[in-house]
Amino acid sequence: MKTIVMTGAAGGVATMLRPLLRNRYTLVLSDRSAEPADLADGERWVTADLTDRPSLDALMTGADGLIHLGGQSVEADWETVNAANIQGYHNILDAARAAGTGRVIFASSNHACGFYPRTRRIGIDEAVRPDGLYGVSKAFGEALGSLYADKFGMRIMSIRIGNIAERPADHRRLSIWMHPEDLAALITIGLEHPDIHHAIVYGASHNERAWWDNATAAALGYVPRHSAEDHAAFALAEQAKIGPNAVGDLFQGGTFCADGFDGDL
Ligand code: 15L
Repeated sequence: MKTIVMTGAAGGVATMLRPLLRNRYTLVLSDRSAEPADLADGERWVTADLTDRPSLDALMTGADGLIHLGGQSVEADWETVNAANIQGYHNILDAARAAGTGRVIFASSNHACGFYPRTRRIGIDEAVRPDGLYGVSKAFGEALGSLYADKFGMRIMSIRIGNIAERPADHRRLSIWMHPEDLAALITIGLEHPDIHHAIVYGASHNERAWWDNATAAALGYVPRHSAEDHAAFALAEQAKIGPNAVGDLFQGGTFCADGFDGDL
């Protein structure tokens, strides 16, 4: 079995992924926090901080692959985003390179392109259009992955994740939602497909209201099994409780775009 490091292992996405991946890989789980009580067979824990390079070198020793979910997962001040996502991703990716880890999955985000209007359907060839410093850090991560694939021959998949949950939580999520099982399937492709160099793909289930052309993922064999539309009644009922957002409702990134907005509509 291949040994795969998963950072951000104390977080919500990792918690949903662990049971879906631990029968296929030996998982080395890592976060800043202490070892949790619920480790299963085939899981090991290493406490490490993305700002502490020596702890990352120790973490990556012997790893065949890295699933990088760690770092800052929503908008924050520059110091936080810079430490966790700019320096942090460089630290862990370079530790992976130094350890000879050939495969990397980078959890990018839809917020790298959040300022595209909802009326646009985008693929992966359009310029990034971040909706905050967090989105900028995800665009940086995609660029860093491209560099490490080109310069060092690493095989990297950057997944522009929409929203991982058991069901879409509101109207916007009907367009960007991804079931955890579909994410696990896409990650498996990223860790195993022979022809990956640096692939940017969208992390989304089969969503009839999608704003994204996910042809790159499809070409790699990704076939989503879950459909947001099956949960439309729930999502729209939740949306009715939230109400409209004059700025957020125009853009793919939603409230991330509305946060501090002082631009032109
Ligand atoms: C993200 O990138 C965040 O990590 C997640 O918490 C959600 O906010 C998600 O985007 C989203 O856009 O719904």
